[in-house]
Amino acid sequence: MAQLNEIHNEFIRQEIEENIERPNERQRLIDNFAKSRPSMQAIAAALIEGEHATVDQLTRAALDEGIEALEVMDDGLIAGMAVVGIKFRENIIFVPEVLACARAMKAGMTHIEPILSASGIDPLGKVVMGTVKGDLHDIGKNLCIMMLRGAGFEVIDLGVDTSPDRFIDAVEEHRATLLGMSALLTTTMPNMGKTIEAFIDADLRDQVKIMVGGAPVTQDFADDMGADGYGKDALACVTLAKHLLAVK
Ligand code: B12
Repeated sequence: MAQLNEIHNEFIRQEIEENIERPNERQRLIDNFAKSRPSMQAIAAALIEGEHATVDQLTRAALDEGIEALEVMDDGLIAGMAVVGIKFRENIIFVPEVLACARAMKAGMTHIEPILSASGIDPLGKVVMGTVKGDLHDIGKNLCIMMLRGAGFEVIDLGVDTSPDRFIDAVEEHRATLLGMSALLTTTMPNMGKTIEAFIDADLRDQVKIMVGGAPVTQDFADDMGADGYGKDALACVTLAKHLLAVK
């Protein structure tokens, strides 16, 4: 168990001290930041402040320095977004601030994407990915897409607010064998089940494997609605995709 004073960045220390009250969340953040590089903490701090130009510049500098894209993503960008998520939940910040943080996240992801997406091998399979109807969250889905492309999958990105019909049309048009759905709202999670039902109604359920994910989604929920798999993060998404398509 690390201590708060083991975190190099003063702004991050202050953020945790002032805004993170739940003991388990506090300790998890302290443990994660205490073992990350000062340059990763600086990226997280800029993201928490919604400073997209600084995130852009620091991410580029870290990659130029030779730090792995995955480390920048996990210890810098996702670590910062974890603090943003808690502050949003606790009504310390509101939608406009979160939008600024999301913009900063995207500024960083722009530099990471070409590295993670460059696999240079024959496609392992075709995957259709989208965020379900009514849901506009796309950061996590986009991270999954980057990782899938990097692992060698061809991915058709349907974006956000995707209706069951659009999922069906895309799977048919591209002859995709795997569908991935993302949902971040408890109110839109049921739309995953509705999409699966639409595939059954269209007599297409046997032609495609379906995986689901997003912060509120669980393995139990995935099982209940009849998905073929659930992944908790972008790495798990790739492992799951390989497993479902029986790729070594
Ligand atoms: C950023 C954000 C926003 C941004 C989204 C910007 C964007 N372009 O995505 C904006 C400001 C637009 C927004 C809006 C809203 N939001 Co919001 N948002 C968030 C926040 C802070 C972070 C989400 C995020 O990007 N996380 C980082 C990524 C990396 O994580 P992730 O998405 O979970 O993805 C990972 C895994 O889940 C997994 N994964 C994701 N998808 C998939 C798919 C597959 C197939 C697999 C295998 C894996 C997988 O891999 C990803 C990478 O590791 C969360 C808080 C949180 N803790 O999640 C709230 C949160 C999701 N939002 C919330 C709410 C309430 C809203 C609004 C209703 C607010 C409002 N009053 O308007 C609106 C809804 C808009 C809409 N219709 O969708 C609530 C939802 C509560 C609930 N129980 O449903 C949350 C939980 C905040 C909270 N605690 O109150 N939001």
